[in-house]
Amino acid sequence: MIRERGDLRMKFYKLIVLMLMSVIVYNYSVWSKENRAFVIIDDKKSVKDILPKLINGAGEAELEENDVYEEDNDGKAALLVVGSGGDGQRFNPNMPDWEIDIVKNPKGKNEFRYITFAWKKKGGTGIQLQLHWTTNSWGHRYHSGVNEKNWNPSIQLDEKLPKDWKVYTRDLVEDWEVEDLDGKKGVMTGIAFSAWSLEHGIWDHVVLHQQEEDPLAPQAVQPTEKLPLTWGRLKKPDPRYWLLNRERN
Ligand SMILES: [Ca+2]
Ligand SMILES: [Ca+2]
Repeated sequence: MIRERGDLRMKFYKLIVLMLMSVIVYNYSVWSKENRAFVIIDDKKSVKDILPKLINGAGEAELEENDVYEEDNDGKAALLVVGSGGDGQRFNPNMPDWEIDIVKNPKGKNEFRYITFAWKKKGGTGIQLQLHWTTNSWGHRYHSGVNEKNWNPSIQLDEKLPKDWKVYTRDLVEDWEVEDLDGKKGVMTGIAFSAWSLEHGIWDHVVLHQQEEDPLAPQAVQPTEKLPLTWGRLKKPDPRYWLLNRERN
């Protein structure tokens, strides 16, 4: 009788331990689901960082400090591109240090799946954002309004011009069929901000992220590691470089 009660108690304790363990494991898997982000444009520092890197295009680019997407203590900053005729854009297919892997299950530091961006267009009939990958070059585009230059493929996000700020989150894996690519990843190396025609287009809140949630949204659940505006820190450190620098210091 006494032994039986002891066995029962043991079983009960085992059950409790098991339950506690499953709670810990479950929570760990939730916590560990990181949503790393790479901020391309948000605050003043990011705009100043990208301006000199957009070395191509007939459009002129500048820091916009009044008309920005949401004021959230980021110093009121956005990127404005004047649609001054010609191609009316600023771009660089090979941004310094960019080698961003677009994959279905991003885990590593330079792996992402989603892009969130906000834009606004004054004048003209259309606006476009283009992403340059090593596969298919600029063949990853989004536009609203009219596709003025007929640059395709391009996904139309809205028939109307974004006369007021509009924000979008896109799944790059779905949109550009990454699962069908040979290496099952896209390698993104550049970006183009195409305002096309007068007067101008403005971009803000441009960020790559791993999970679907927009990490820059004020209500974002996870305080993501808002990664650095420079790719240098994202790249794997080159041991040779490190050694060289250590020797110099
Ligand atoms: Ca912001
Ligand atoms: Ca901003």
